[in-house]
Amino acid sequence: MKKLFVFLMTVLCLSIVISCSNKKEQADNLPQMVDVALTVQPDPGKMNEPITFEAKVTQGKDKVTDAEVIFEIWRSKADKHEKVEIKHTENGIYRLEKSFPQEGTYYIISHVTARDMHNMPKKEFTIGSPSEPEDAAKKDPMDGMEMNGEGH
Ligand SMILES: [Cu+2]
Repeated sequence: MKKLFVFLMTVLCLSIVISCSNKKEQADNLPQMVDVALTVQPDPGKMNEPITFEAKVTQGKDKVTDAEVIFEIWRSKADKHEKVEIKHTENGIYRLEKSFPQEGTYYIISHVTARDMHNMPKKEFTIGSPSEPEDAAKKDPMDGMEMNGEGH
């Protein structure tokens, strides 16, 4: 009886060791996440003056220069969302300059597809004085990803 127990323990320990090393190997082989750093400058901006939007796309230490980037921009509560395809500017940066004829609270989502991954950070920004923001409940980025599938 005791022998059987020792035998089972040995098998158990071995299988734990094997499954752990498998997991580690998988983690090493997984491609690194595509990272998107989205900036809006200046924020707040002024009416009819250019605002610079930049998405910096990286994967680990790599600058990603072949990403498909779409900026989705809209004024809070607006039905119409403007979508602009952005060409690579330099060093993994995708840049757009744009001015706005109306004050208020705005949003931008940068939809980035690269290396079989999709990342879409969202940012709020203001032109002049803010208007009523959209529901905070809708802020979850996973929501936008699965639910409305816009632009894909
Ligand atoms: Cu997206």
